[in-house]
Amino acid sequence: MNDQSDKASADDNASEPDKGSERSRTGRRAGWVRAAASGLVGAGAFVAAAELIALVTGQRSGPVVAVGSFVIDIVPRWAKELAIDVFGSNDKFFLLLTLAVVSGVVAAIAGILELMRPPIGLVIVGVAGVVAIAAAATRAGASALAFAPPAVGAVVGILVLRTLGRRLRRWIAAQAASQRAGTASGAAALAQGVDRRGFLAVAGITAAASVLIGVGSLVGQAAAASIREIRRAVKLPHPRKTVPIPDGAELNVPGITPLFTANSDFYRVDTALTVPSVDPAGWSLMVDGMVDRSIRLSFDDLLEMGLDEYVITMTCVSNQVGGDLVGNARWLGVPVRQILAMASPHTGADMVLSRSVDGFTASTPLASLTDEKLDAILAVGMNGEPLPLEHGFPVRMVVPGLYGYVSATKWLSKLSVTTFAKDAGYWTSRGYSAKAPIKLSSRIDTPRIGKAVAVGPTKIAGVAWAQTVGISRVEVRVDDGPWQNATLSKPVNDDTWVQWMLDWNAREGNHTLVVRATDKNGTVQEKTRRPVAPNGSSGWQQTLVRVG
Ligand SMILES: Nc1nc2c(c(=O)[nH]1)N[C@H]1C(S)=C(S)[C@@H](COP(=O)(O)O)O[C@H]1N2
Ligand SMILES: [Mo]
Repeated sequence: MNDQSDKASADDNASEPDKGSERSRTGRRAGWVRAAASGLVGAGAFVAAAELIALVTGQRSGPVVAVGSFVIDIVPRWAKELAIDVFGSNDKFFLLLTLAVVSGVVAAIAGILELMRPPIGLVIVGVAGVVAIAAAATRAGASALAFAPPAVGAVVGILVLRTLGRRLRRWIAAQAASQRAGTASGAAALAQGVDRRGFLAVAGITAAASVLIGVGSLVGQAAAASIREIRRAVKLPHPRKTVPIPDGAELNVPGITPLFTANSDFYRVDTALTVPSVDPAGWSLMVDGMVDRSIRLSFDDLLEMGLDEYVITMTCVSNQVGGDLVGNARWLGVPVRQILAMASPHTGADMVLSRSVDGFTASTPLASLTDEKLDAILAVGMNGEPLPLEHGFPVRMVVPGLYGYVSATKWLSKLSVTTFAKDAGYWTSRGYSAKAPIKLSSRIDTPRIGKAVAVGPTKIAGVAWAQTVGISRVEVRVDDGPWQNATLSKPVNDDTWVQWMLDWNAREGNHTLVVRATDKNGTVQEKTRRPVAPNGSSGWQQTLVRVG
């Protein structure tokens, strides 16, 4: 068979109902039903094949879950809230049901169009494939092979629909021929019977195989738990030592940044297009380079060293003055110096190059990692739970006082003891300094630019940080007035930001607010504005506020 003859017979069929007989109208309706069914069988084969491949590449790349989570992410907040209001905890089931209904309708339309206007049906399946690939590949936690299940699924779907479409067109053409010939023609009836059986056999076998393979794959996937499920199952031991939070550590000012940044609000910066999946069961940390003994630690080895709590404020070198690439968390971890001590670094080494499973590297001064008074840690927990996947699950580094790109390697796999002369981290060859301590800085959280303030008493407030040194003073200047000392929150430690606030009697009009901090060494925040490259922004934040 070739496409030419197929199209010809389909056109044949299209002109047939002109005769308007009751029989041909029924025949036409039956044709549509069969065409819609062929679309559904094609879609079923698509999903089954994709889920089967997903069994190999990881559950979250299966099209059902991938497209479902994609929809969850892109759906507007009001729709999400409405779904939760109406369906409660069944909102996910409702989502999947909606998805199934929509996909079914699209598949039926594809089947009908493939009968009437081939290859439009195939094009629709192809477009669905592209959408599913986009959804799967952009999921957090997606592996590099995430595109494979929907791609294979789409190819299978297209082949099935193409085969069924051709057979259906032949069947309908044979039906029309046998009608024209009248019941007297045994040969035409015979041909029609052959084509009918051909269509039904392919459709039936494909549908049955799809159900078997699809259900089997879903069962298999459930058994091979995804990295998210693996993370959920991780039970971290309790910290031996927790960090006491002093009274007054948090100021009560509406609009101020909370002392602790929720994991879901914590800034995320990395080069990973898709978040690496690292199973702690297979994870190990290699420590090598200029050491007496290369060592390898498993996740359990690390936990057995004993976990303590640390409160450390992380900052990204890309944070602009007044920016939000800074966050504070309670970390659960082990001091890096304990691990380095086991390997015993050589004298002459001055740097540790930490490496991620994704190839990212950071150059950290060895001295920062061995300093008894500095809590550089390998973290496994963040704000009371295992590290979120996006923040480096299962193990990352956190070093107080150093920008993330030279210290905070996520999805950590290796520590190589070396020298700055010999090695460099990921960003060093890309225009950033090899060493980069965090610059003393302060930020105004409230009032916000563009949000008018009412006349009368209000509060100006924000955060300030000088990790490892601590903040001693924050001053605010309104217009050309004097610098006024802000009230500071009680610091948790010197590695953590503090909140600050100042009472202000706001008068009608536009006002300029400027903030600057001083650290415990007496160093005043640098006034000169500098860009983020090569070693972090500087300057005083200035905002314009409209009152009235
Ligand atoms: N593997 C890996 N780790 C990384 C990075 C990265 O790109 N890849 N970026 C670093 C940078 S620049 C920063 S500021 C911090 C950010 O950590 P967060 O995303 O948990 O806030 O991670 C660091 N660790
Ligand atoms: Mo960063």
